[in-house]
Amino acid sequence: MDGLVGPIVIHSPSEKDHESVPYASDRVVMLQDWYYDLSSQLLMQKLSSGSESEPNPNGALINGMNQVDCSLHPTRRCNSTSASLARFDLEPSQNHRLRFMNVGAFAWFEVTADRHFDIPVTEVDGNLIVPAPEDGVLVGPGQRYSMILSATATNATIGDTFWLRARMLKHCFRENVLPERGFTEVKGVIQYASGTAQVSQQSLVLPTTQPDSGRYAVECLDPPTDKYKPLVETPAPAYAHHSWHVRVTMQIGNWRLERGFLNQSSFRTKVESPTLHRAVEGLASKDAAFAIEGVNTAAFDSSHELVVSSKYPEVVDVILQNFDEGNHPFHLHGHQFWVLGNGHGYFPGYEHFGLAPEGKGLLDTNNATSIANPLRRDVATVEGYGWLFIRFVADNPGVWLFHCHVIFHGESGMAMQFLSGIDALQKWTIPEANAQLCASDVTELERGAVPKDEIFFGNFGGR
Ligand SMILES: [Cu+2]
Repeated sequence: MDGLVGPIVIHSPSEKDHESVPYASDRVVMLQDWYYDLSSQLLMQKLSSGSESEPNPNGALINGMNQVDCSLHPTRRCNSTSASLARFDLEPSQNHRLRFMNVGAFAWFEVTADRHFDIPVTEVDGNLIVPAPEDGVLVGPGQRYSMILSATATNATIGDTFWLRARMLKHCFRENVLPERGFTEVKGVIQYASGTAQVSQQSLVLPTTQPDSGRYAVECLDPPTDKYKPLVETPAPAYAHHSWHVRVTMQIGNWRLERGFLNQSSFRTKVESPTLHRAVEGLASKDAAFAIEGVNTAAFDSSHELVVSSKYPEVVDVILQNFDEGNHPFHLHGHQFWVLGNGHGYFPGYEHFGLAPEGKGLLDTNNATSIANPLRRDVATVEGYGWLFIRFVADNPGVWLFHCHVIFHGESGMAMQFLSGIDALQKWTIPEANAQLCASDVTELERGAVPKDEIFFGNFGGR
């Protein structure tokens, strides 16, 4: 949130074999909501007594860049003389892959390029999809999409410039106004240029293009689950070993503290003793408490650590039921999941998907529609008062966080952990160097961690 961020793109050896729309260049476009105050201060504000809304960003960045008019910020130390807009020089005769990544804390972004329509979307969270023409994409916190841009659709030639627009959906903010004359849209410059005719930053003529559509997204939702089809068909397994119903709530408890909950659990890390270390040591020493499958309340205090275990490589269903009015983009570390469904109201039941109760196989073996080739991704949104149904193969031994990717929600406790492959983990040991990291003084370890609830006790922020 404070600016230390960078992309990693992992290329598949078979990438070119699956290139449905060929492209000559590959660009990363990081989208980020931007706060003038530091995250430590914002988090204190969000977690303090009586606070029920997330801090709104002051503005937004593309690849860490934007410009502001410093005269609008007299109370801030502001110097924008060296600031510039993100710029993408594209060869007009070729296609260009833009990888949009929402690396922000809170806001959803709608991304469009002026006068570019029906741009193929080819990738969702690292999974290639059958190219789907769109005028733009909606990118939630943590999510990624690729689009293939080309000049041909606009008849653009060398020297033409267009605005790339990334607009935050402030309809999803609890408070609709941005602080300090904040702005919801950040722009980048698309310029068609050939390799030899690159225009310097100084002589760049800014685009004069207008936004094309009067239609703006106002809801922070994922596309319908059947909208994008994975290019490489991968059916979900028909049989799930585990099926977990998880209630998503925000609860106001003692001292008027609002915290995120998954079932009865509000996540707090033990910085001096990571879950993985405890699990590996417990399993190695044949402590029976750690060998429990499913929700493990014997080895972990589930009021703060909801840990769900499975053996290698079992299939796990998660049904999130959201009792909060806000939309929450949930991210699972270490896995891709199949998105089997989502919607408003209550989860309609396994039968709705042609699946046996608890996900134990198909109701009719001749009808596998729901699991034939669902979208795979690793961040999916459960809408306000709605549900999300995902399935994954827990074939990656370790401890994996599953959390709302809105930073303020994750840090307020909206997180749980999957302890996968407990049989495989029995043979592990924690490398000494890793263990040593936790041997530091606990006050040192807690620096930079989420503030403890106790510091707010008796403190009502003057109200
Ligand atoms: Cu959330």
